Amino acid sequence: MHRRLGVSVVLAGLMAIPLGSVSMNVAVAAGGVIEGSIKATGLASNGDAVVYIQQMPGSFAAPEKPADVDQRSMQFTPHVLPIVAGATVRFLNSDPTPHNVFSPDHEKYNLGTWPQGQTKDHVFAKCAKAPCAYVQLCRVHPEMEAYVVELQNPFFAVSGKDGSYKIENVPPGSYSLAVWHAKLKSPPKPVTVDGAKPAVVDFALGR
Ligand SMILES: [Cu+2]
Repeated sequence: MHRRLGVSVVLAGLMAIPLGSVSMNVAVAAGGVIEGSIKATGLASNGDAVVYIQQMPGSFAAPEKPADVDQRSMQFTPHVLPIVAGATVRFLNSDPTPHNVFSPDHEKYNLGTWPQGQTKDHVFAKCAKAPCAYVQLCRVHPEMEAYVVELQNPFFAVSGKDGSYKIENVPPGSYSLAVWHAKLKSPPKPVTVDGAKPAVVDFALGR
């Protein structure tokens, strides 16, 4: 019984593939994986690189749920946060000291300074040409720094300290895969996702 059920699910999945280009939901069901590793030449960590598909056909609504950035132990966490254009980020202060959040980039904002346990939201304007990187700063603590990186679509991942990254549920197709890093860069690379096996793309970042 269980085996029969499994086969029918697989068949339904295969039949859904040709519809991938017209329906987001179906495309996700038949999606593939892009994975690989980042080498951040000259840096101690290979982390905090954003790997993303430069341009995906269609338009992508930002999620209703805000993405979270925490100010904790005198640091922004996460250090690098990719978002879809137009997304909301909720900044939380978890420290006993007041923190501020501002950015001098793009539409520019200063959300003010607020105490422990409180949050403030910022809705990011849709940037003209992704990626739009916004440095996040705190007027109270000049050493605090982080980044929000606004992208055209939600097919992105942030590399771990070991450099590994994985983008899942990517609709089959051929794309340009790009990397954003606060200090380093690399040209984009072509990638083809067929949904059958992971596409492996490695990047060596340099100055
Ligand atoms: Cu601060």
